[in-house]
Amino acid sequence: MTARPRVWVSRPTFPDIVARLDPYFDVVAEPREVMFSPAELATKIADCDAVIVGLKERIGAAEVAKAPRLRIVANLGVGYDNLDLAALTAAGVAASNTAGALDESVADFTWAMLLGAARRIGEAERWLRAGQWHGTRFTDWLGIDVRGRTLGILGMGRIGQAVARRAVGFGMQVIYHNRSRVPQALESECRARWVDKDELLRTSDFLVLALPLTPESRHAIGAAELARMKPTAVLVNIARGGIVDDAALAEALAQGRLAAAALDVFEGEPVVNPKLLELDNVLLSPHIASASLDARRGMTTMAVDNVVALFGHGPHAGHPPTILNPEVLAAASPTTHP
Ligand code: 8YV
Repeated sequence: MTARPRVWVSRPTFPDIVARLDPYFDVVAEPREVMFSPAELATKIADCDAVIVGLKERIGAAEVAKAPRLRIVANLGVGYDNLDLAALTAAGVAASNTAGALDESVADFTWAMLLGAARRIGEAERWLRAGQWHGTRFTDWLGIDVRGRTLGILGMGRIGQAVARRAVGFGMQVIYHNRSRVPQALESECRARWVDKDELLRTSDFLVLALPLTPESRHAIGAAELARMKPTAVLVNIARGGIVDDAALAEALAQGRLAAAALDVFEGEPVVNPKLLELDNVLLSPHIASASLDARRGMTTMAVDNVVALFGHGPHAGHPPTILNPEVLAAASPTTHP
């Protein structure tokens, strides 16, 4: 009897969705959130045919070299800076993400953070909870309105577009910068105008970061970029820690060179730069932009779909829906496991 292929799921997700692997695979699903050391991770994946992992699992050439049977790494996230895609491709291992499963939820959350920072919701709640509300003056807690102001978006992928679409309802002008312009039909649909990065920085009243973390985008917003922004502007990072130089941001906020920031992601998270924690004009959340029930279930479904399909089963048999390196599939001969 041929052994069934083996799948490792690195973190607890939704058992009813993961159970869809059972007809085809031997599944080992971690019952607890664990931060695996590189050595532990290598051991976990060594005898696997497929793995479903999260952002804290970094997989590159060294890990793949120790997992000769591995055929797919299904990432539970749209961003995949935890994977060395070139190394996986070179080893003939497919990689997938969850593009499409979380865009709308992340866009909703982006607006919650943007408005929360603009209207000082975190700060006001802390003040109320601290028992300081004995009455407010008419001129207390003045925030910034979004209507009529300019929303800038850096990174116009699916999430950037979903953020832009919502701006119409808030009566904002939308400008964006992306390495390449999106098709004109999409620009019209999002009512967004392409500008160069300098204009984006100088004219945005609200700047949303929605770009992937790559070597090129590391510190895309550093001291020099912050200096070009309006002192009345609000920066929103729902993309990745490391895109913003958090130390430079804390300094700009402390010196009043930027009105406020809303941050869901941090350099070195879960550790947060202590200078940011001291500031009142920063709204902070622990990397939860995709944490809605629908989005997280959708992400799990997509990861499972990719694995099942790669092994020739299910409705997408042979055509995993969100493969990042399709050249691997083209090179591989079709296999169907029993
Ligand atoms: C995480 C994310 O995957 O999709 C991404 O790129 O950053 C998130 O959705 C999620 O927080 C689980 O770690």
